[in-house]
Amino acid sequence: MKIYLNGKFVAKEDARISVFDHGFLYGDGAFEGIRSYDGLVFKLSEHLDRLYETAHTLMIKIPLSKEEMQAAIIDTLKANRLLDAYIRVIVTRGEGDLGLDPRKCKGKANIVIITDKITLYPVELYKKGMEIITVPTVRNLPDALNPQLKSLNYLNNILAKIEANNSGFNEAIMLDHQGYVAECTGDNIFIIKKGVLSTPSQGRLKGITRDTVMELADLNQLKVEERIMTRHEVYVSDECFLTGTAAEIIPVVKVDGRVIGEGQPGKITLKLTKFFNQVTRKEGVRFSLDK
Ligand code: PXG
Repeated sequence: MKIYLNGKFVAKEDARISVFDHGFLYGDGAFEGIRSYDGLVFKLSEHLDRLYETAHTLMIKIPLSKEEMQAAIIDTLKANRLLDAYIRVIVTRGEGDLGLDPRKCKGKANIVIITDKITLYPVELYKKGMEIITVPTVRNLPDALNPQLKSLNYLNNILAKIEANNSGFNEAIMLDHQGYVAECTGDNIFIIKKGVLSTPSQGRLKGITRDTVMELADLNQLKVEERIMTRHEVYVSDECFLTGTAAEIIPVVKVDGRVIGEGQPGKITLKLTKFFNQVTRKEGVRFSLDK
């Protein structure tokens, strides 16, 4: 496996950065998770826009233009001879001292690109549907650490994931500070009620899979709403599913012990999954492994 590290390809064992890197010391950085499907990097420009927007707010200067970053990602896929991959792009503030003052990071941001395979959930869960719970850890407040930022500080989500795992679940619903449904630890959430698709309008990451599903629903004359959502509405929905680059679309059949709809992946969920599997082979930046 070859890892992109600040413009060079290095073996996995040699892909190291300093212990004074502020991404390591403080989670001070940004990341993206992207997928490539059969030589097509899905929605690459949307992922790059989000990465550069997170860096902008964190005031981290990425030493590559978006075009250069795109080329670095494609080069990493080629170096690893991968047409299908999960791509992780990591940008840290770089090396500083032991204080958290970002002004001490005088060098360049560190950039790492890893291309690998990922299967987030067991295959049978995609067929049977997943059971999830709501956990006590509240999603970060937008005016504390905005969930729109895909920063390296994922402890809010990890604490929620630990609570889910401790109770024997793979994924958890996180509520916002007002008690409304925000999202899951690494996925956005959708419900369908009487043919209308809804997803939370606030307190969540603006997921690229989420946006894609909303576009697909719209194209197929399904009514889509972004709105405030309560747990009760999730419990009494006809269908529920989660979306994310790593997870793609995964049906949910039970939430906090309440059976959703018929207790199996819903018809509209399966239809949207079919459309999603088509669009991921159509939209994005194409590359080939030929020299
Ligand atoms: N919400 C959160 C909090 C996420 O981290 C999504 C939604 C989905 O966004 P996209 O743009 O991918 O549709 C994410 C991204 C993991 C893992 O191991 C999950 C993500 C990122 C990194 C790791 O579960 N999901």
